[in-house]
Amino acid sequence: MTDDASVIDLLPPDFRLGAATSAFQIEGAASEDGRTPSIWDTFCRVPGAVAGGDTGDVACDHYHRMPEDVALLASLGLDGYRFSVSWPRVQPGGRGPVNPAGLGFYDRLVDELLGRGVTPWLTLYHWDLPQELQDAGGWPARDTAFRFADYAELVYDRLGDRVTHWTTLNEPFCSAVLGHVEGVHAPGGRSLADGVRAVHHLHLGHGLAVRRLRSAARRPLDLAVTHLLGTSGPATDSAADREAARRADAFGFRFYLDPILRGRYPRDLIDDLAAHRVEIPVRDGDLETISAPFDTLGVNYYRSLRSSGVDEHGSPTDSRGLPVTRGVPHGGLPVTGLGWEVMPHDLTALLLRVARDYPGTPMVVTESGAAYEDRPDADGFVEDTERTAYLAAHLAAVSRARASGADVRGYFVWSLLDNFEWAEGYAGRFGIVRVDRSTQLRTPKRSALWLRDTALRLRARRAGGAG
Ligand code: GBH
Repeated sequence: MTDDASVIDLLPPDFRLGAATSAFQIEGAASEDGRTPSIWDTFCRVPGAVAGGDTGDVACDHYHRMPEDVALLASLGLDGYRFSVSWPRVQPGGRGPVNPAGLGFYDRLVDELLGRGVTPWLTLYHWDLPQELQDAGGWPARDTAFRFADYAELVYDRLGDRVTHWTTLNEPFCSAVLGHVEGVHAPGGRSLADGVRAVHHLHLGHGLAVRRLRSAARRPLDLAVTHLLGTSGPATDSAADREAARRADAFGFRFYLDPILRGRYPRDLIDDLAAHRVEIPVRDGDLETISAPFDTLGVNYYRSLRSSGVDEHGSPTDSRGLPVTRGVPHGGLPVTGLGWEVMPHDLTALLLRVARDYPGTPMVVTESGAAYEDRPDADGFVEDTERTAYLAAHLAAVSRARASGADVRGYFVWSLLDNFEWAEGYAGRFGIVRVDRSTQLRTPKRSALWLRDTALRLRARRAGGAG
């Protein structure tokens, strides 16, 4: 097998390299300039919900340090910056008029980026639903999809003249399943029925927003949606594990890609849900809206779990007599600081699977990265050998997928900065730039310097017209 560095050099000169963040995870300024609470502000105050009792009140203080952060990003030679807009900042309450001060922040951010030659990749929703909309039912309520489309258009009206790359949603799986079924993300619900309703309404919100932006646009836009994807092979070759892998694939993968790319929900998923007495609340015309053509599929990839059809005690059914579907580690692989297995080969497999099963879908890896326990030296510099190797291996995995026919056009590292890692609080450090939690001082880590060199190599070939 070719080594990572030479495989990376096979990437085409127009391949996009960037870094990603999200509003709640970095901005802070939680109650400034008219921003209202989001479901994550509320969730952070539930005792035990977030490690260390951490909140997003200050985060990386990016709201006040934005110009320096953009300068830092530009100094790394990256050509794309993926960020998200905070809905409760620009439209407090989730409906009604825009908050000019809140929207003004993104207006300045976009100008700052363009002024430094960095392309903005804007995500409209990265989990921070206005609390008022949650109080009105949140994503399990159909109305939220329509509120989202209004909000999308409102942001478009202000930034559409300068922003070309628009992503509707980040990882509906996390909003719906971690937030409404497993209770580990805001709003902390534990109901399969609510989670399934939330998935459908997130899809609907995406489709409605795509239509709105497309009809408002006076020039071609790159419209995208980002999904968290992985592969889910069986833990063993047993019939129970193979059936569990099918269920996991239906619930975790095809539930997200089939409606948007094929205009239908998988038949086997509908049957699996029926066993739980749960239905997807599809109304006439929904699937047409949901499958409105978009341009790019954003793929977030961290790790894959294997599926087991038996619980820890070997039982194939749970207390309610329903079949067990349990994610288990592959085993024998290195793990990141959060204990996630490092599996770059699965990224190649995943991209090739999308290329095979949903042909003609251009993709961008919108998140890939790893949390490690960093040990800064006296100057705050982190020699993050593991993270650097992780990024090189995953970028190489993308290059291998491309060589086998997957249409992957870019790679965004998660994340630019050490930030608020949701339920893990600030303990999970994903940044290629270290953020000192007490001084807010930013120090690029070795991985950032590696990324800069990689971006420079790509750019040099672009300038030279080679490749
Ligand atoms: C992405 O989520 C997010 O888009 C990004 O905001 C986040 O910072 C990044 O990844 C790193 O996590 O599922 O119970 O183990 C990826 C999904 C969400 C998976 C948090 C791990 C931890 C809770 N991740 N989740 S649990």
